[in-house]
Amino acid sequence: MSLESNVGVSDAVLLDPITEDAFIDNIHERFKHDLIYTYIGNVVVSVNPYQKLQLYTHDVIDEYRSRNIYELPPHIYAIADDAYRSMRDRNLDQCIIISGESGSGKTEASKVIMQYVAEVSGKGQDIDTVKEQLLQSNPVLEAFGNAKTVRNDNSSRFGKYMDIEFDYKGDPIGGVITNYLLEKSRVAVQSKGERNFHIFYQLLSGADPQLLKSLKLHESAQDYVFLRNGGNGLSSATDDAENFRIVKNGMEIIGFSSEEINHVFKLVSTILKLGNIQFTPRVNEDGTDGCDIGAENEVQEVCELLGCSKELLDAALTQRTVEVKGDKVKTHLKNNDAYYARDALCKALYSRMFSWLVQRINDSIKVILNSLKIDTKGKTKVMGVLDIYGFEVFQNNSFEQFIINYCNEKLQQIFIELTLKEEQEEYVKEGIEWIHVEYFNNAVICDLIEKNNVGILALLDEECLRPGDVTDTTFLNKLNQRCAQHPHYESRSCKKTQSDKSLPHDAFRLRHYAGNVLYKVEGFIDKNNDLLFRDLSQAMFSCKNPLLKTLFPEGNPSQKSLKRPVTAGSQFKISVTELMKNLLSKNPNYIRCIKPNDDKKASVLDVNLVRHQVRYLGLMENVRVKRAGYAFRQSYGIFLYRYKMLAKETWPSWKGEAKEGVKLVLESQNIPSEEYAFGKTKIFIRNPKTLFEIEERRRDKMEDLAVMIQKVWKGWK
Ligand code: AD9
Ligand code: MG
Repeated sequence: MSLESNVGVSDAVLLDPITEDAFIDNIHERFKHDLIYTYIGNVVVSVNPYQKLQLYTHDVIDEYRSRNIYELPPHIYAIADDAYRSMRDRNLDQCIIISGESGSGKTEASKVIMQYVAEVSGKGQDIDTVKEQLLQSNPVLEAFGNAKTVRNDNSSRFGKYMDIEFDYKGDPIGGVITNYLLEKSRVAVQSKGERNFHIFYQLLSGADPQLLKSLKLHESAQDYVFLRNGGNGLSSATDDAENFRIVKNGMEIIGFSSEEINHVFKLVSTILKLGNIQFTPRVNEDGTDGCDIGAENEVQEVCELLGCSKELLDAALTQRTVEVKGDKVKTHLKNNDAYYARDALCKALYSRMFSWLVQRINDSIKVILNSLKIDTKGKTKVMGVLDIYGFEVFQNNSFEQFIINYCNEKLQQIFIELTLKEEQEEYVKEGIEWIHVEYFNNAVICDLIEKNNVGILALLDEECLRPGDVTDTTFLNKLNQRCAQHPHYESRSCKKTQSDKSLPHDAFRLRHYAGNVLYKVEGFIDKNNDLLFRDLSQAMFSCKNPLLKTLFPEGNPSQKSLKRPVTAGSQFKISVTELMKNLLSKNPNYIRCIKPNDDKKASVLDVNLVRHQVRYLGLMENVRVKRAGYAFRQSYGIFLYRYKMLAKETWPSWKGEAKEGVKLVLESQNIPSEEYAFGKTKIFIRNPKTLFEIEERRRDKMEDLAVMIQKVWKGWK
């Protein structure tokens, strides 16, 4: 990589004038020269190049290693290095928050960070084992949790937060992955041009004939209904067969036994087979509607794969047991209900298997750690990397997009809290003169979605729990009654948008920070309820395949009390709240990803598309706050302790007020007075380069001191 970076400005804070056009021109100009990274202070703005650039080689890693953040052109490595060193040397837990819309490059960025940390941290057989496990979790989780969408060929359909743990020396000693709501509806249905999760295709094209035979599978994806319904989605640029080998190898390295791997593939095969089952309507002897199972051979093969009684599975797929006054009564499922139940089973199988995989990876890292000679007892430090599904707007948006976009609202809120609001508040608190910068605070949208008792999620739960005739339409009616006044809620029954013909009657529209999204209510109630008939969970629990007992504990017949599970929406809200708490407890580092065009094309930047993202990501506000403000601040005591050797008055010790000492240090270095300001408890330094210079001078001074001490020492000897 050329380190030459004199195209435009590498830090947008230095732009003159600071206008949106100048900002976008700068990004564009740099993009044309393959300079995809630009800073806003210590925030990295990254534009997806949609081509392999020589940016991530060992040589480039070596360049960035232990260098000061502004010494080299902007790069994710610089942020990763800075975060890593602050964690190791200053004992500050770090998190790296990567945000941007679908296809903007978040997942790639998260891998770049992991690669960097793995390369620069300590080496050794045991440590390398841990690193390898952490790195191998990527292809495995991507195979099971990513899919081709119209926005991105490798779209993350789950949220991922990974804490990498380090010992006091900065060597990685473990990691914990947390996954967030997988878009499981994709298992049964994909939109036009999209695919199911990668693993299905990888298994079919990568497994050898013997494995396929043992899984009772055919090679052709066309043979499976669950892989066909995305239309032309079968074709993909990805090399499924090669990736299958990578994934299988990854699972082995992580420590999955061959039996476990086999069980997982059996479940993947089961889902494909269940998807091929057909039901035909029939009238039962008692005159009620029921159905028969077609494709008996698929059911038979599923039973062989899972070790399940065919009678039991047949019954679970076509009947339902209900309790009437303490008696168990079997009722027949109508044709459509049977399809519904089958899909629910497939989705449950897949999403539970996915969570199990994450858990299994976490456990495996722990097991390996225990067997190694790594001391994990001392104080550990943590670097968290967050890579979550990006903001999404499709032609049809449902519960999944609602959840994904809610999560992105929360991330935006954290960004605002930490970079804009907190920054401005600190200046006021420290008594530093400050011109307020206006920005849009999206807390109002977060409230609309999540506020207890009155938010959309609460209203959805209320409707799901209400006895009586509950449908998606009654849910929409409730929203229309309760949210109509909200400035970010719109629907055909709201007065303000009554005449808007682009609003269908079965949908509501939210004015998100990143744009308007129309949500069709169809499926909201079901997806939030997320219920599986007990007959099916019992059938799964009864299987010989041991994995199923773990995945369907509620199917254990000895389990008496059946508490209603928490709804999918509430569950998500709880985990997002925890995630936010976790992120707020760490020192944040940001990567803001931008998608240059909608066609996944290299070297094309659509200025309007980029402008939209720059606006909703609040990047201009970010630049203005940084420009008006001070890049660095530190309490007087700590600052003086580090730099006191620079002034003769403060070295070797200073008895006066720390603030006075800091003043003397800065004056001794002839730093222009507009470059710094004195707060009540902290010194503020405007330009990072100034701090860098002071740091250089400190380093020189330390070297001089070391030479002097050596001389004295020699004299004594
Ligand atoms: V989603 O919200 O999960 O749908 P992401 O994660 O933001 O989305 P991703 O990282 O998957 O996007 O990037 C999309 C594609 O862009 C990748 O598969 C690559 O083909 C391409 N990409 C992204 N970043 C880079 C990069 N730094 N270098 C080269 C890249 N290609
Ligand atoms: Mg992604």
